Amino acid sequence: MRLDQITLNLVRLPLVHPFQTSSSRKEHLEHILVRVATDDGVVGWGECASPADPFYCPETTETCWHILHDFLAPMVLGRKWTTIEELTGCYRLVKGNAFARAGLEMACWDALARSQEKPLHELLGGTRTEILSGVSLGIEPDVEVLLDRIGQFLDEGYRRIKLKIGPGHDVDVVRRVRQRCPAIPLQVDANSAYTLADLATLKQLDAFDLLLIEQPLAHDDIIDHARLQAGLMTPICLDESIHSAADARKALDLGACRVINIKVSRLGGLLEAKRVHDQCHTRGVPVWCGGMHEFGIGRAANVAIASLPGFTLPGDVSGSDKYYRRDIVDPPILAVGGAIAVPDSPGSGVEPVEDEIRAHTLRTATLHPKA
Ligand code: OSB
Ligand code: MG
Repeated sequence: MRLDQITLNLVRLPLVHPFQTSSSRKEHLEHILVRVATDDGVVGWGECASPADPFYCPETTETCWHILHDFLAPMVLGRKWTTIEELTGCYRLVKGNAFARAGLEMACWDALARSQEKPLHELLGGTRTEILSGVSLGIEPDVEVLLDRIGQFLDEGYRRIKLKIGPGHDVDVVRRVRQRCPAIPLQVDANSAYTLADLATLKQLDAFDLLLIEQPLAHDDIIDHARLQAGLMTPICLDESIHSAADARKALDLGACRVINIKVSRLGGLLEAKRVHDQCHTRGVPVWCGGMHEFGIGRAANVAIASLPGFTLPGDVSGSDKYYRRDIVDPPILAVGGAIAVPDSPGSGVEPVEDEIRAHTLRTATLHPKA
């Protein structure tokens, strides 16, 4: 394969419900859709789902655009590759910038699968025909609103609830949710809002039979998480701190977590996501698929990776109707009875609706190999 064109589209979609974490609040999202075309006419699509601000991780939409436009695209255009390992080798000098790398890599997986007329999940080694779907709910200033939303998603069949927490929105909120729903699979995500000084607060969460506590401490820490895990009954799950299979190994060896959130964007693509999965599967460590409110392109890649056998916990990959009134792919990705079917058509299994994409595009750039 040889890429002879890469198009970046900055696309903005409104969220159906605002989303608040311990660090930011969102009413619409701007993601970069990456379209690649090969010299023999195969097209693939990827999505760079970076938040606009550097509050989840250091990247932003604009750093992703810069890295894709000025480094990644020029490094791969016109180069010959046959495997994703060879493709990523073209830009191995690029450090960090995982969301930017993931957007390009995802498009290349899609193109590779389409060129072989195989579904993406098959190339990745997926074994499930459907994935278990949970929901991630933002912080709500009014707990009654949160309780109503939980009820609505449970009625729709979703299999587990994740609550965003942060200082001042933690133990009491979880207690109210547990009182209302004593038996639901429940977990919380702090997005690195606590320190070891909050041990007493975090220990109180042990009373609520949570599946896990996600990323309580700093985004770049695994040492303090090991100390915290030693003092908690509830398993810690790391999100922000894990950027590679090597990070996952170190965190597990140290006892910093007992579960890992596999997020394609944060890991720089599907290849590294698969490596983290394979390692955890071998060690008997449960994993689940995290998300970044992806549009349909990135969501389809999440569905494909979540079909691997080690994804034994329901993930954050919900139907796109939870986020967007009208997504930019066909068919729409929907959860039925708390499960999303893994599509069997070639590539990612969804087709971008180009009119819809164009209608929401703020900026576009097309790159070709240097002459
Ligand atoms: O930490 O998992 C997170 C969204 C934005 C930033 C960080 C996170 C999230 C989510 C959303 O939890 C999960 C989803 O895609 O529904
Ligand atoms: Mg998280």
